[in-house]
Amino acid sequence: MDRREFFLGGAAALSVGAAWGTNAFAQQAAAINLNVQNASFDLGKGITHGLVSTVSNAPPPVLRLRKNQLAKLRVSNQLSDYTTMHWHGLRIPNKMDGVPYLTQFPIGPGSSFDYEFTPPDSGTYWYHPHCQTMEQMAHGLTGILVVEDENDPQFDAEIVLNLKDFHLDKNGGLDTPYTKRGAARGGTMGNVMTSNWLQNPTYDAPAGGIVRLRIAATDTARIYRLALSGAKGKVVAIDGHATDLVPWPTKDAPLILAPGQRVDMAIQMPEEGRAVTLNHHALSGSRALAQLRPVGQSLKHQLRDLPALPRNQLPEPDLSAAETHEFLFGWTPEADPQNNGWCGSLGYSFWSINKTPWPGDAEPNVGPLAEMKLGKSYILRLRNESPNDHPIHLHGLVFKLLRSNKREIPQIWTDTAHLLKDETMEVALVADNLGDWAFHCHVIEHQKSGLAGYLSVV
Ligand SMILES: [Cu+2]
Repeated sequence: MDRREFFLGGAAALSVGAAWGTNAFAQQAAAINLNVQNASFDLGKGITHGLVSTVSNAPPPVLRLRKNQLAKLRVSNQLSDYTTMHWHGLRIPNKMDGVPYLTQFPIGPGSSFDYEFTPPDSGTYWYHPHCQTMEQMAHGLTGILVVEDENDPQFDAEIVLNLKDFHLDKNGGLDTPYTKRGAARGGTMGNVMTSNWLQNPTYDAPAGGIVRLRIAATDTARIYRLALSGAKGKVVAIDGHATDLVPWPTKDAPLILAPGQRVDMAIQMPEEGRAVTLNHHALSGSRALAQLRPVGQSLKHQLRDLPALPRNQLPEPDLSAAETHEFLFGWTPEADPQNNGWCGSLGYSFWSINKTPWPGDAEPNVGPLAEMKLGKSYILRLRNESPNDHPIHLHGLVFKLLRSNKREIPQIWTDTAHLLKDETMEVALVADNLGDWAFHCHVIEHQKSGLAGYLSVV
């Protein structure tokens, strides 16, 4: 795929070839090469060099896999630093999870790693490195992974938005994406907000049509507060999984999307000439992130005629038999910086889980935060005793939100629990996937300064 194809926009142009041919549901494994490399791109301040992508002149592409079909992804490292690739939200075998030292050795310069897995769930997921995470993600290496389902309803169009910031100097060069001050607080925000590496881009969609908008928050720090103006719609999935429990967001009650999280919206496009805008409603003011432009004669389709998204088969926890594990997320600033081996450290440590700062990915003989028995149900009580938000992400498993001490929360299935200041949340899961599963804050500066660990399913 080249830059021109990328800018054609829309689902077809964003998908990776090789996989499906003309018969969309052929029983054929997707074979995809991802060549991690430096890239150059105009982010709106002239050409920025030293970005990281899987092509030289465009963002990492949207990958399209099929539910219950084998995918083979060869990740080749053409950088001078180490890397790995993590498939965020996918419940796949532990060996394929891409966590350095925990599930694989980091991929060295000039080396490659073959990832092979069969996604069990459809929906909107994403991929990013888990080694040199801070630099490589901040410099662009985040891509959307769509798992298609043969029972997906037909939309008139699909638009995929990868939301992330860049940290640029006044000449368009890359600035350091982290600061000690940011790491100790809510993370260091970028100064250029993008959708698919573009500032407030416009995508055409059929007037009067029903559009599927897939949005992923892949920034290293920013918590998005999203609402759409100019069109009606509904939230149809959160973090990959279909739901009807989440209300349509408004300017005054936006959808909070923390780093790592995704939302799927079904949108009723208006008539030609009207504007549809995705906005970030920060407390300090609103900001347009992307435009959907209605084009053509109205299709006159109605949102109410849209069938529900297919449900993923998720393991319902048995709450009456569930054992509870407690996790305290807090501030423990006296620790040594993490020992991450080939995978990069910020040089300081501030955060902890259960008062223990993560000593580092490459630190030997570090045990799990908790052990869970295969097939058993558990409640995780997640307590944030800090004044900062922490989107807590668990690899390899899916959990259901149960309750919070601070607010009403929908009982959705997710891989990321977004804890507000002083919030305690209880979530439930079935430990149905063997292995050591990384468990960390997705504000990368928090992850890389102590707020990380892992859970073992044995
Ligand atoms: Cu955090």
